[in-house]
Amino acid sequence: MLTLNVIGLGYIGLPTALMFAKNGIKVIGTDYNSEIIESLKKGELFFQEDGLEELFDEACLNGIEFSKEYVKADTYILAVPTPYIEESKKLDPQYVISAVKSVLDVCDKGSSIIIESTVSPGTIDKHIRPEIEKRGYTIGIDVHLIHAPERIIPGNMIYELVHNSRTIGSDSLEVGERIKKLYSSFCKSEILLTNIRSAEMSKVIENTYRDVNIAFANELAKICRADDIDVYEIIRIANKHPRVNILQPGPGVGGHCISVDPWFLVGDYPDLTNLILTARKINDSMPEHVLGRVRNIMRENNIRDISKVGLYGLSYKENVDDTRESPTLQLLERLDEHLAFGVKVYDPLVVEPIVENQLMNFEDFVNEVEIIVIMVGHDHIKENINLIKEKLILDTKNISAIKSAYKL
Ligand code: SAJ
Repeated sequence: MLTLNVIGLGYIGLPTALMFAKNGIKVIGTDYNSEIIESLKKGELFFQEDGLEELFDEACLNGIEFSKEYVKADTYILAVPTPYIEESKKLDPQYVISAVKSVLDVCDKGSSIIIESTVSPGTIDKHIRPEIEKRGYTIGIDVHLIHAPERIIPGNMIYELVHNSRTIGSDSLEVGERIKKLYSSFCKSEILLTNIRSAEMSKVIENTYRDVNIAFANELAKICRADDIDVYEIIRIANKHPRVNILQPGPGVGGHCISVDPWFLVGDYPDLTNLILTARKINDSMPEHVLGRVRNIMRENNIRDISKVGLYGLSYKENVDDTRESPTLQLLERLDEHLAFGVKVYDPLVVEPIVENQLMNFEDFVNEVEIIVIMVGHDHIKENINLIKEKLILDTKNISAIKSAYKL
């Protein structure tokens, strides 16, 4: 029976490992963080996601194992972080490189290494192939190399794992077909085969496409604000055109994908990425735009005390507890730079305090502030909108039907 070692049990690696196990593959999940391994061994999950608990139970019944160590396996899936270097905007491949090295330390000849982590175009040629060749291995004979970027969206991961189409990049069709068969154990959608460089590029382009389109909606929001036009009305009307599909403006773009991947292209092709860079800047400017709106609302209502302002939502988007690169964190950073301290924060899904003045109880939060800025459209606020209707509201996500609410 095929053995699969999934390396990196984060937001992508864990659901993927569980899904393979549920579908009859022998899986060992590995992470260098012993807390994660201990918690999984005890049967405890460390992040929330629709359907994840059920999937975990099914995978455990099928004998999934967790280990801090890399193990001997036929196939390895690497789902480790690929951050970008702040100054150069280029991808930092250190985690992928070190994971590949650790795999090479344990694997038998003939094993396959699948990189699921997002990497910028050319990373595998530049950084991964040399690591393998250094060991005297011939790629395609001693070790097979595959890039199979993920596409699942936090909040709907389990469904999308099964139903989204996938891309598999490999050096040979034969290896591609074999890996396609492996993913077909759970993926019910089309699986396209291509080469590794195209798989790298298409992944980064997908997220960049979304970033650019969100930037368009955000710029529109600013234009409409300047002229006091309702941007949502404009988008609703424009989207009736059969070839127009404008996304929704918001307080910024967060998460570890859309706000990060376009930088790989900007870092690698600085002279060719005018549109992409501008889009990034527009999206990054949105927290500042929200601050401008808050300042106006405070002035208009004669509120001088910043501690009367409450930010609702800390995660990067609705109904997830992931706060990476979240617009609220970006906004708090801006406030900090302006030496404005004391703004209150609340998020029903972020149960550990991670910022100053984060309240843990919704009622306390509502009682302590006069202005509530809806930064994230969690179901929780939609269900409790009545409890805040007496407050001044800045609804950056356009989720409330309250007439008096201020908009972006
Ligand atoms: N956002 C807007 N307006 C919109 C849509 C989104 O402001 O109309 C904001 C969200 O609030 C959030 C950010 O953009 O802050 C990103 O959210 P998202 O839901 O668009 O995407 P992610 O980052 O959760 O997941 C993306 C997905 N990529 C694409 O849709 C092209 C997902 O399929 C990828 O797997 C994931 O990135 C990844 O890991 O690369």
